[in-house]
Amino acid sequence: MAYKDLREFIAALDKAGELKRIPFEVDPYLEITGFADRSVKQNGPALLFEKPKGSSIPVLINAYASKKRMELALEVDSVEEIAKRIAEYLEMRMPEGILGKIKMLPMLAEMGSFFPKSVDGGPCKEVIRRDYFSLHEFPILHCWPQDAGRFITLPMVFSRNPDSGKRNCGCYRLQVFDDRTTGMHWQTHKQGAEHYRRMKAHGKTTRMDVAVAIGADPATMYSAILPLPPDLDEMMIAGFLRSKPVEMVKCETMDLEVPAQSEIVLEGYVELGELRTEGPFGDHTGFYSLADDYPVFHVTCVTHRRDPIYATTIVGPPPMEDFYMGRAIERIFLPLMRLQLPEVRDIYMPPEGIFHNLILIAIRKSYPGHARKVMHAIWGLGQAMFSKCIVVVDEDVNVQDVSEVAWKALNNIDPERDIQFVMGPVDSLDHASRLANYGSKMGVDATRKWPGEGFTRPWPDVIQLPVEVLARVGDLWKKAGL
Ligand SMILES: Cc1cc2nc3c(=O)[nH]c(=O)nc-3n(C[C@H](O)[C@H](O)[C@H](O)COP(=O)(O)O)c2cc1C
Ligand SMILES: [Mn+2]
Repeated sequence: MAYKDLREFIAALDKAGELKRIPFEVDPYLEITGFADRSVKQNGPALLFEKPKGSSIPVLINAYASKKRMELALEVDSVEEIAKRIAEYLEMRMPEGILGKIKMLPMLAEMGSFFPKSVDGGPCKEVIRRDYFSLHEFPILHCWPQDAGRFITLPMVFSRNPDSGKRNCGCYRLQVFDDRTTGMHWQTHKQGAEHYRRMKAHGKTTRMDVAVAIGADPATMYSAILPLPPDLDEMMIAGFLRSKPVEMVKCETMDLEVPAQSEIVLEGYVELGELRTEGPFGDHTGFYSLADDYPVFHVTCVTHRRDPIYATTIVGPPPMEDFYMGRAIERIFLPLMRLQLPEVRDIYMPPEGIFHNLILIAIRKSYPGHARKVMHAIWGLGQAMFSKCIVVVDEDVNVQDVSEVAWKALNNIDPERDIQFVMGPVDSLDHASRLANYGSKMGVDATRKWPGEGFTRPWPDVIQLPVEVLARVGDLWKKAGL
């Protein structure tokens, strides 16, 4: 049964022993970070701060910050189940014969049930405030000492593509500038920024409507971070993930919809052309991302539940909550990647690589230069374009075992021959690239080299004892009393 809203998820976390309520006062200025960081590093529970200093609104953090909690959030025993469900849809072809058609009916019916459903009202409208509101009422975290201020870190930012009319929802942090304005940190490669560019180019209006929802059922919140193709509605994917439509309700002041079960909604606009310095901010990378100019979000109306809960996260030195969210993406998207790249056997992004700084990828190598083909494909695949270092190994290497990859890859390379450098777009958070958003990337072909690649020396086998010998030694081992 899909969670209706954030509180049903909180209740489920509580029931599973995955939540700790903190009944005393803790300061959203650095102290909540201290708790959240320590908890995730110790594989501790999600935290619900019932008395954040300076606000009457409780703070939920680390709700996704473990494998178990990701599974609870997406209501599966393993996120591989979602990958399997996706693969089944992708494999769906015209069924043969009447029996095949009948078998397909439930799947088709299910598909219809993913689309978001418009409703007339909902809990996010319990309190509607066009005047007399301030963002300072909310327990918004000042996450790290050198942060430029308080940041809303886990929002669902809704905007509309002016050309296709399609909605987008992305998770982009919002730096609180004052009572009613924030930064709008959609990085240049993201859909919010694309909508903004298009509206600006059209020159038909000076303002772009934006709605921000905070706190909803866990699948809907999670959908905001998924690296989906442009114009694929996150709310439809959320419906797929929870096997139930997301209820959407019209905003009070503009023609955008938000999840009706949201805890808090900020309605407003971005003035086209208005930029302001945003950041620095203690970021996913574990470093402070540099200050830069970003659009400004003007909040014109706030709606919320009578007793809202503020959902947030912190990012910083890994592993943090975002690692677990990213790890689930890696698993869920593997079948989609394999649709384009069937040679890919497995993929792993270690926490130290902060998603795309390091991608370990095992392939079934079939022709000369295959490893490089895979690198280029990944650099051309949506947000995987940010992949800073891709290490390609043969399929007999277990990429989930970083130590095995390091051992085999380092043995297998002739660095000058096997390292491929390319130039292209890089993540906005990269502080080392020569320019913001533009720099180099590296691929390491750590596969066994073929004569067709100009390698004519013999290639040795990995050292291994025969299984019979191992079995015999196993018996003798016991006999020796070892
Ligand atoms: C906790 C968290 C915070 C994030 N903050 C930002 C951000 O401030 N700006 C940004 O462009 N992307 C941010 N992202 C990544 C985007 O949410 C992600 O790239 C998403 O796929 C973008 O969606 P879009 O393709 O619809 O634009 C964040 C991700 C997480 C998990
Ligand atoms: Mn999107």
